[in-house]
Amino acid sequence: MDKIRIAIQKSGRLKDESVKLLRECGLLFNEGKNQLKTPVQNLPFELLFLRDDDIPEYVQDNVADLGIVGENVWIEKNKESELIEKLGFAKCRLSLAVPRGIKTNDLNWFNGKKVATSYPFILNKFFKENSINADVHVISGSVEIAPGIGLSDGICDIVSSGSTLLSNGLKEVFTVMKSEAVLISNKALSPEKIEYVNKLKNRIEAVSNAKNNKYVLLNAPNESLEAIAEILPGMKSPTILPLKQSGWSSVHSVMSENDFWDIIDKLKNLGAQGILVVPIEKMIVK
Ligand code: PRT
Ligand code: ZN
Repeated sequence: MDKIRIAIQKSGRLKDESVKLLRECGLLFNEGKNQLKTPVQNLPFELLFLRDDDIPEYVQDNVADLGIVGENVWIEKNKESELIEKLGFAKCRLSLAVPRGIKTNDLNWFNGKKVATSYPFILNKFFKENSINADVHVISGSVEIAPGIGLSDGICDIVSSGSTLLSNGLKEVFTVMKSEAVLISNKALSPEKIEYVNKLKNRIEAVSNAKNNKYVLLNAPNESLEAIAEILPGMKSPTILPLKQSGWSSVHSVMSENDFWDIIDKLKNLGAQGILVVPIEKMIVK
């Protein structure tokens, strides 16, 4: 079997997190400066360092087997490939924005207007689906300055904190799509390669489960154990061990990061004490 080639961004917003994720999945590699590719030392993979815009096409054309790219770029390029996994980093949204002075929250405002964007495929589709007849004007960078120099009435661009819009006198009015980094795959991988890709996918899931969950240990009065077990079901069920002090037990379980404060409040109300919350490095559910 040839090595499985994973294309990642050469430099930019996706680079560091992509490298970190692959390392957390146990892939051992060096990355030298200005390298185009690097072998993975302990598994049959090889990394290619490319511009993010080129990754969907290279995955389609089998130059790379896998790629890590922003969902926004993946969809915009409209190339043949498969989504393997959403990766949870480089989160942002592609939004329509207008000069701050314009009072509208109606999409129909865009009828007959000129909108600058680097995402014409996604934007034209969005306008079509919403029966808006706007003039989509393609520019490749610094989209946010277009209304200020009289090039367009509005823009459609990537937003994360919103400070770029703010400092250019613009306000976000509609979200066209949400995006995060995704792992994509060529559509015709050999069964042998698919086996490795599935292994990588399982490892990515273990890393992401670990990030989204915490290990929790606490002491609780025995009369609260049933109620605590219900709010801390863990992976199968919580571990409950008796304390030396009678009437008390120690409870060990796993909880989701999302419900963290909510759960902690409930545990305290049930009389839990000495609550310890510990990060998890890897979490293999099945
Ligand atoms: O050189 P190469 O072509 O590989 O990189 P690039 O310059 O095209 O892309 P890069 O590294 O800037 O972004 C890669 C991917 O990161 C994007 O395709 C998105 O999926 C994702 N991402 C996440 C972002 C942002 N957040 C982001 N904030 N991409 C761009 N921005 C820009 C945006 O264009 C705007 O200019 O940041 C500005 C807005 O940020 P806020 O925080 O001011 O709202
Ligand atoms: Zn790019």
